[in-house]
Amino acid sequence: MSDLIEQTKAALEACGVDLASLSGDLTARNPIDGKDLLNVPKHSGHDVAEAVEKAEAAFPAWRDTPAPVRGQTVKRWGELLAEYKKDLAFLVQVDAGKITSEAEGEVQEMIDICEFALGQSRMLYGKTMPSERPGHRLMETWHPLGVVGIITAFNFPVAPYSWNTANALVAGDTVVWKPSEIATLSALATDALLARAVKETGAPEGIHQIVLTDREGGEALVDNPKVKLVSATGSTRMGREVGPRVAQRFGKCLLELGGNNAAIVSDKADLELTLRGAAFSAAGTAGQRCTTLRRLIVHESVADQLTEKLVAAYKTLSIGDPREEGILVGPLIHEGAYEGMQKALAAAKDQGGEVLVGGSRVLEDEYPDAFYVEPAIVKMPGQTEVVTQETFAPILYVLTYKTLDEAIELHNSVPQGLSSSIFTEDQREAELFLSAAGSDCGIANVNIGTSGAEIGGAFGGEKETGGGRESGSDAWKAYMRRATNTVNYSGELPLAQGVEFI
Ligand code: UN1
Repeated sequence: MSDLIEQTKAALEACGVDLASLSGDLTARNPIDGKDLLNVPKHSGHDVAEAVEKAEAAFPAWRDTPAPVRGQTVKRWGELLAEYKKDLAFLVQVDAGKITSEAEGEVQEMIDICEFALGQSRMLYGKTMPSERPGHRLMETWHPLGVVGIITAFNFPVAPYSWNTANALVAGDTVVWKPSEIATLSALATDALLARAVKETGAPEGIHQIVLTDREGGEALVDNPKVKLVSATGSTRMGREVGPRVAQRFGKCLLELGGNNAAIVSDKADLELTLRGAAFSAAGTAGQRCTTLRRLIVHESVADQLTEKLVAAYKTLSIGDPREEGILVGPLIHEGAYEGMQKALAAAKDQGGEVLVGGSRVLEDEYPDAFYVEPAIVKMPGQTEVVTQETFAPILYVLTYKTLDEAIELHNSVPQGLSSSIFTEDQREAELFLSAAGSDCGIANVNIGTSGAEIGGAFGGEKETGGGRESGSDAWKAYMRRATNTVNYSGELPLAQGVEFI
């Protein structure tokens, strides 16, 4: 235990966190053994307002810095993230309980988005359109928004921050980050590395702010009219509050909320490949990704065969201290998550479900304060109420179907719309799934699972997932405002639509 504290301090220090600043009213508890590690400051609503002021004060100078120069700061951040990848990944493990390769994978997403954003800094393209009037030019220009508020969740404590921040910074915005109050250490280290990049590249100091705060502080960020965009990752319940509050003051919102991701498995699927894709997506990260596979909709003719294989694979999953080599499933974040899982399993049984494997708590003697569980597979008689809800734990519900239309109907009839996939070797089935009549999600895959998206694509989903898109493709546009410009170089004043005036 004291080892873990010492290692944590060493990783924080390596990333440039001032250890003297580590005291205050928030406790960083680690889910690996469930013990408290360190205390960190707890910022008030007043502190949040001050952070917003600082970010706003830094905005004009940053806005006026050429975008490719802004890109150099993000580039340097990416280099530092690569240099301190192991330290930061260790802190992600300590915060979120991820296995080593997944924790390092999270940091890799950060490095990748910095590279992406560096390129983007030279590609903040506006269109030009033919004007209907002679001697006129019609075009659009993209400008920064101002201060962007970023709220992130415990399960990916740092990567979503980097997707938002890398894009926001090259766009010319400044950022105020409220990380999850139960995953603060990797956040402090991420912020310290950005501070170093800012200093080394001579960018204005105030362009990034971090506030460690609870709900009250979060509300202060959401309600502050100086925060032009609120980008929030978390539960649908949180998004339901944030969305209307920001809309009330005509701020912009980018929401990345819950998922209830499904894979359709056709009778024409490669079952070996399906098995691996489904197992990683459903049991990986102990079921604590917003993209986790939660529903498997299997053609009735292959359902028994596939579930048998999956059950056998689940029995081989090594569960335990995520830092140990060979471990595939780490702990749940806390007791509340464990209780949520047990409640969902009880409801599933009530609703006619049969638990085929898993569901129990393990390693209780060794770690009385931590919550390790066997990932569960539950065979359901249909898409009952519990199946339509997102339970942030490793439960995979198995449903069967006869026709692909029926499968797509089941697939789409949940409130969430983040990620989805189909396993099939049949091109017609795959194309139908990707078509407008197929998956209604923001992410639709073929022959891979629902989780583990690359940063190059736009990430986010529809319906109760909130509609926001982060990361690659043209997600940068969310961090900018568009001005449409008409320039008259004719010496005449022809009015549009042929209107005649003086
Ligand atoms: C999340 O769980 O909030 O696609 C993000 C994935 C990761 C990101 C997950 N790239 O699973």
